[in-house]
Formats: sequence, structure tokens, C-alpha cells
Amino acid sequence: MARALVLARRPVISPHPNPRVGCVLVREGRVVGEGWHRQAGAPHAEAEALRVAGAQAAGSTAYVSLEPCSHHGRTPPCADALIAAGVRRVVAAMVDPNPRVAGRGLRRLAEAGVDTAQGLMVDEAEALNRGFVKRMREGLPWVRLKLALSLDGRSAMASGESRWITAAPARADVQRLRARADALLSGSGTVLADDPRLDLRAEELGSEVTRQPLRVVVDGRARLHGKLRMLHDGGAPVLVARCEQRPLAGAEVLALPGKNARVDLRALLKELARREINEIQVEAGAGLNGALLAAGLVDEIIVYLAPVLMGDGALGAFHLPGLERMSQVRRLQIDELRPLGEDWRIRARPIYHEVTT
Ligand code: AOF
Ligand code: ZN
Repeated sequence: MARALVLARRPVISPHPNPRVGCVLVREGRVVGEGWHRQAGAPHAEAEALRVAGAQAAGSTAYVSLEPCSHHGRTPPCADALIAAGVRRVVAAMVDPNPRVAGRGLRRLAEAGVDTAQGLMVDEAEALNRGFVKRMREGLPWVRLKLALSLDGRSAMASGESRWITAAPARADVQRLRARADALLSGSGTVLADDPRLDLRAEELGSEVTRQPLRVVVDGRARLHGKLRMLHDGGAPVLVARCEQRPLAGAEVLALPGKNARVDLRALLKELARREINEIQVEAGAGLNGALLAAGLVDEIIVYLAPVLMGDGALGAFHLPGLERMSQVRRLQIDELRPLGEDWRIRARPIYHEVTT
């Protein structure tokens, strides 16, 4: 199963809107086939492994990081293919949370006389597809917020200038995280200040770019103008979330409910999940970062901490109005800390249930 998880992780660009899945076929203690899911529409992991194994699949055990599917989607059901190939036993790390499958794959296998088990390395399997799992269970995407900060916790100079706080290895890591996301989210302030492309670049990613993530900009006050680079670069579609249906050439405008020209962020995320967005990477300024955190919508924070001081005249990372006493601070749990070039990378998670307002 550990090998199946390694295989599942292979695609640099996530197989949006599908989960990452790996499969290993073992017969008499020997691996006879391996496969992983490369992209939506391509064969599922099991189909790949069965193709490699050929006749050797008969009598084998399949280790799959996700329950084999039972439905006719873009490809035929894997459960049927495993049965037809004579696989004797199927071990799945987790049940597929997709309501179209949801246990039916394993049930179909069992009904055909295949020995089945599930729950092996389930935590690792869920971590592999946090976005897919969250969208299927909650109808919301997984939100990862990225920050490049000075050692004194600043994200930009007072002018808005922020290029570059971190060094090349950290920026390459950002590209790899972007490749796992289905959408990149920013705010109008950042987009007006930096005029970013918000895209994947093959040279920085170190891999071919087979799909660009959707670009989403929160623009409650309808401040974006038609000259911005991302509206003309022929890249991924741009979705602009506003409180009113005021068109913007080069973008799809999504009119959402909101108060005081501030878009309802939960409504935005729900709409993105409806569009099959599993994972979102936020690369924004203090305004949108603070609003997402205050709304309890941030699942994970990745901080790249650079060995520079920007001074207390520079801008912070989260606008959290009303936060005045230590009893009100937002708490995080740090899950990982490691050096990355001359910078440090921190992975943390907001703790929401302890927050009192
Ligand atoms: C598997 N093996 O490798 C994957 C599975 O429309 P389709 O055919 O691409 O099916 C997509 C759904 O199949 C996806 O939402 C998820 O439930 C499951 N993904 N299942 O048995 C795989 N990628
Ligand atoms: Zn399948």
C-alpha cells in the first residue's frame, strides 16, 4: 500500500477533478503490475496496473489507495475490470467518498467472490486527496493559504512592493504547490499592485505544464480594469467575484451575495466546489487572507520565512480587525518546519474550535 501511495503521488499536476490514485498488483510475493491515475479521462490506476500485469493479474492481490470505482464515468468501472481479470483479493486504503461509488465498488467485488479489505494506511490516503475528500463530504474545496514573509512577519513594503522576499527554491516550491491546486485565488488589491500572471511556468516547475489552474480574483468593489496582464495572456480562464454583475473583458464575472461591497467568501467557495474545484491556493494580501481566516475557511497555511527584516512600516499578512487582547489571538498548530534554500518553510493549520469571539 505504501508503494501504491508513492505511485499515486507521481503526477506533478493534479488529475483535476479526479483524485490521485495508485494501484499495485502482487502475486506470490512479487509485484506483477503497477499503475497510477495521470489525469481525468485517462485510465484509472487499476486499469493501468491490470494492463501491465496482463495474464499475471489472475490470482493476484490488488493494493489500491482508493476503493475501486463501480460507475461508468469517463472510463468503465474498475471493480468489473478487477473481477474479469481474476484478481483474488482487493485491499483499499479508503472508501471512495464520491456518492457515485461510496462503498459500491467494494460491495460489487465481494459479491463476485473477491476477498476485500479497507482501512490500510487510511490517514495517508486521505492526506493525498484532501481537496477531493473535502469537496465530496462538505461541498467545499480545501483551502491552502500561501505566505512569503520576512522574519519580522511582513508580507510587503508599505508601497505594496513584495518582489522578492523569498529566494528561488521557495518560489519553485510555490509552483509545485500551485500545480496541486485546481484554482489560484487572489484579491483585487494584490492583483492591482503586482499585476501577476498567477500561472504555472514550466521552467520554474521543472515539469511540463499540462493544465493551468483556474484563476479567481475577489473584487467586491469592482476595481479591476481591463489592462491587467492575466486578462490578456491567453492563459487559464479568469473568474472575477463581485457583488454585482458588472462585466470585465477577458474574465467571467460571478455576481455573489455580499455586504458593504465584500463578497460572501463561503458562497464563492461553494460555487467553486460546484465547479469541481478540489483544492484552492490563496496568494493574496492581508485583506483577503484575514477575511478567509475570520470566516473559518482556511484549512492550511504554508509560510515561507525569509531571512530579511522589512521593518514595522511594512504590511502584515492578516487583517483581523477587533483583535486587541492576547485572549483573542488566532491560534495555529504547526505541523512541519524545514529549511528550503536560505528560507524556512512552515506548514500550519488554524485551530478554529478554540477561537472565541
Ligand atoms: C478508481 N481509480 O484511479 C480513480 C478513481 O469519470 P471517471 O471515470 O474519471 O471517474 C472519476 C471518479 O472515479 C472520481 O470522482 C472518483 O470517484 C473515482 N476515481 N477511481 O477506481 C482511479 N481516479
Ligand atoms: Zn476506477
